[in-house]
Amino acid sequence: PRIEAIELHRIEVPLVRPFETSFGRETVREALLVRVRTDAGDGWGECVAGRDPFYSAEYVGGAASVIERYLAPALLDARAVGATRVSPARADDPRAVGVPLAASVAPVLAFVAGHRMAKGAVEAAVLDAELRAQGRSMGEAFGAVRDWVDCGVSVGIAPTLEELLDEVAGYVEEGYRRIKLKIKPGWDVVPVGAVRELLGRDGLLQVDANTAYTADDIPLLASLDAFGLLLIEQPFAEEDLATHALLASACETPVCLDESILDAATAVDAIERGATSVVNIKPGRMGGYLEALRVHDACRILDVPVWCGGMLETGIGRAANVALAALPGFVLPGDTSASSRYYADDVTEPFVLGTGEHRGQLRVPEAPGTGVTVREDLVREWASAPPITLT
Ligand code: OSB
Ligand code: MG
Repeated sequence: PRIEAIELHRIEVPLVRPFETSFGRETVREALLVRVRTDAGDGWGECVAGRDPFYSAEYVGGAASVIERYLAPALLDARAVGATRVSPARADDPRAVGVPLAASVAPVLAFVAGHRMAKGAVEAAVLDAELRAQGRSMGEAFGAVRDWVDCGVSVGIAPTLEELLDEVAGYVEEGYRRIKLKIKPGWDVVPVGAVRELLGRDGLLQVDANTAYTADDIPLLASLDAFGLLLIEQPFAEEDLATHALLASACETPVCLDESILDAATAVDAIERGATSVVNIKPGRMGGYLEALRVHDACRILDVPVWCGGMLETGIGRAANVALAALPGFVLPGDTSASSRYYADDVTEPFVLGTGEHRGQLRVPEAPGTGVTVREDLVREWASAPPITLT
């Protein structure tokens, strides 16, 4: 397909409850949606950047600006990204997908340094358009090996211990298969101990510090070994692999990197340095689903388990994440929660946890592309800025 226009839609979606982490508190998700219009149909992608540059250097206003000023013009100029198509001989090879159109997006955008979240959103939209035109789902294209994925839930820092336990108990009741607690200095050993008691010995539990600790905290973090955690996620700065490696040798709980993993090369480097033995894959942070597939493949070769992270995505990003989480290397439940954990209303049909044997799971969408339909009326209603169309 030829790319004819790229639209940017900024929306604000209220969260059902505030989400607090070591880096801040959010009550609304400010999302940036990208729609590409091609001669073979449209595609949607969601940018995972947050409102502020606190989780990482990228933020939604910067992402919108870099797409508008650099990425979209480059892609529109290179309309030839649509010139190479899947040849029929390869069309049934799940690994070949994206090779023609979407895989040509990253090289066209590579002249811009960084801005992976912005690039990832654009690539995701092109991938959606391409797969819809081919009548293929993302799950099929990525190489999904299951129809349902195990879901965990990421639980924010609460005002009190009592409120935390109430919230966790509610998620357990709903069927979530794993709890992840956000921690920070002063909110760690006590809440983790209390939630361990609530879950019992066998409940899957992990923590995420979003870079809030320093090397001085290694003894404290190692003391979390007592709670039988699945992993400790990103206790130290994004750039600091050395301290993560130190912690890994000082504790039994596996160390898992999130912010530090920028692409397949940094993932392999971090694993080889002993800084991470589990990887949180967030396609948006890595510049897109195709790079995320490379990280998945590299981790499989190195025998490192991966799981799918989240960034409070609406149904657009969630649909693609759920498809990715159906790959064989995703052996731990993801932060792929149901729409209702975040939003009273989603911009697509809602993702709802299964029942019976599928309790605590989400179904991998089967329809072409992301497999979900964007509710354009809501995109208009929730707009926080007029949409921008680039041609
Ligand atoms: O570190 O995983 C994180 C949300 C926003 C930014 C960073 C993170 C998170 C989450 C929530 O933990 C995951 C989700 O439910 O989408
Ligand atoms: Mg994290």
